[in-house]
Amino acid sequence: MSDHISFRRDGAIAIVELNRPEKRNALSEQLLGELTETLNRLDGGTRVVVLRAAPGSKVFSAGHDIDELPLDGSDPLTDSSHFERSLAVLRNFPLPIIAQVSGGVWGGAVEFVLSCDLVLADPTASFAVTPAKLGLPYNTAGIAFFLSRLPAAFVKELFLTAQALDAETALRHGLVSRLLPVSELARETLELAHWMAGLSPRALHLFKRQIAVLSSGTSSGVDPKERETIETLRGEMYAEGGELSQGVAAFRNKRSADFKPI
Ligand code: KGJ
Repeated sequence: MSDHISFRRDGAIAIVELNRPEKRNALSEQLLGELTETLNRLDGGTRVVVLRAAPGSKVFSAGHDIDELPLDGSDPLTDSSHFERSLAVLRNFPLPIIAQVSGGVWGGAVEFVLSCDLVLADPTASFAVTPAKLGLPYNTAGIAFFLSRLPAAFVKELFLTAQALDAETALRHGLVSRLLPVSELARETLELAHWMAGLSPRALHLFKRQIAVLSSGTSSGVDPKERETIETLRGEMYAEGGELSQGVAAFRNKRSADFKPI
């Protein structure tokens, strides 16, 4: 049984819902574990997945569970972290995943949504990439993924302003595939899912793999010296008492962090 994920079927469509309203659908280890388990349990009759917040959620997702960010000096976003592994599950999932987005999408939840295949949103959706507010050194592989999907100028806007950008802006830059009225989002998402369910599953699986490999934003080409410098800078931020600790403390105290100049 899942506490933070709800699931139901509509014919060949699996509707998977983030359902942790008391923590604004923050992507905890438990929620992500339940999501992976739900996806892995889908039977052969499923053709398309719709991933959304449970009805009534004010926020699509508040991003990484801030209470689970390590403050002991270890890297918060390693490839083997629960968060990174869950993103990989979405990206490598053999069926198309449509994210149906209403409300705020925060921090790592933006990469989570971007890891789905299509993003259908309504005008209440907004997207804020906030690691600069938390003092969180985003991982280079994550930034490479953003750059593989979105124009660099928009990625800079997201990361360097940490401001919430509206659905119209997200549509213009390709983060959102379709922007629909609030009253039509759920129906149109399901209608699209049913249409896609009638297409060749083999073709969709193949195209998903091809698009992934051809657009793969990896950081493997980065000069080793530059990579080392980047990792040193990241390490300084997540070190005990560093920027990350300050950002998390500020969040817990419901205030802005007072970061020092470099
Ligand atoms: N992690 C853990 N708990 C969270 C989170 C989170 N990300 N977001 C909200 N909560 C908890 C709060 O601590 C409250 O707990 C409760 O959810 C309701 O939040 O005090 P408690 O009740 O025990 P709140 O703030 O009262 O709700 P709203 O007023 O509706 O505001 C919703 C917001 C989403 C605007 C607000 O909660 C917020 O700003 N949350 C943080 C959003 C954020 O910066 N997320 C980015 C996390 N970082 C990343 O994902 C990454 C990877 N990154 O690089 O930055």
